[in-house]
Amino acid sequence: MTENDLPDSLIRTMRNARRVVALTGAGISAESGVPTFREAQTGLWETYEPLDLATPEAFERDPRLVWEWYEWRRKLVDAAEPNAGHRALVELEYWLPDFTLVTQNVDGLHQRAGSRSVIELHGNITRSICSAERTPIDPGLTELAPPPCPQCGASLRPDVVWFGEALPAAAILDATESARSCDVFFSIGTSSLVQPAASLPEAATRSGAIMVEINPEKTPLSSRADYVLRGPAGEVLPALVSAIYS
Ligand code: BV8
Repeated sequence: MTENDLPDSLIRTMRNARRVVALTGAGISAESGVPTFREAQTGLWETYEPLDLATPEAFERDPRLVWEWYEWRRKLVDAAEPNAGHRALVELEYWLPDFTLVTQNVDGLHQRAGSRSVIELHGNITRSICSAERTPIDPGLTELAPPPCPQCGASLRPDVVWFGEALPAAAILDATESARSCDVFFSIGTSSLVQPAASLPEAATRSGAIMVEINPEKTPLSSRADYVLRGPAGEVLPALVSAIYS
């Protein structure tokens, strides 16, 4: 998708916008080589369903399996680089008076791209916490899977929100506040299936925001978007930023 494919009315709206929110999902990291959450897992993990592993019950049942799954994903993320889509959002943060980036992703690529304020709804797999005290702990180099907490001996776990767990209260509150008070809300690279994140676009439109979806595929949100930019974030976002600010 090039700048010419972008609706003039959207470019004008963005030039006049003051407060913009972008919600991102696994799709924005796809072009960095990080598999999306629902893409078939590869290799050793192809027989596992992420939804079955990313739960407290799975960790309770088989802590080693779940810890090793996250180790595998951490290595994928460490080897990945932010892409043009991540970098375009850094530019939007630079140019706009009030820009809020809310991510469902746990890969930390927005921060590595240079985004300064990122609301992480689902945590970050590059961080570990004690499963009992929930204090951040660096596991260091260890063969133990999962390593024990040096303070209390309980297992360490990834600092992510599993299915069935509550999101960090401040994160979902700040994200909802921003959605309710923005002029334009972007939903980028998400299947719009996971709650409560998937309710943020509706909170924005109910408060009068223009809602834009960026995704190569149709999602349950598409029919309610004011604009659907049907393409990969790594192409659409740079084209949008260049059309607005060139
Ligand atoms: C909670 C961390 C309650 C772990 C993740 C109804 C209402 C409320 C809740 C529920 C409900 N029904 C069910 C629930 C429970 C559940 C839920 O939503 N389930 C879903 C499956 C229906 N929600 C929860 O459990 C949440 N907690 O509700 O708690 C509570 C309250 C108080 C006290 C106790 C409990 C917790 C949800 C968080 C789960 N953790 N991640 C980990 O990653 O290991 S979510 C996980 O899915 C990832 O974070 C991922 O980001 C997220 C969402 O997926 P997407 O990002 O959308 O990724 P996906 O692969 O699905 O889609 C990718 C998209 O990208 C596609 O559309 C594709 O077309 C597009 N794409 C591909 N390439 C590109 C692209 N787009 C742009 N460019 C490209 N190049």
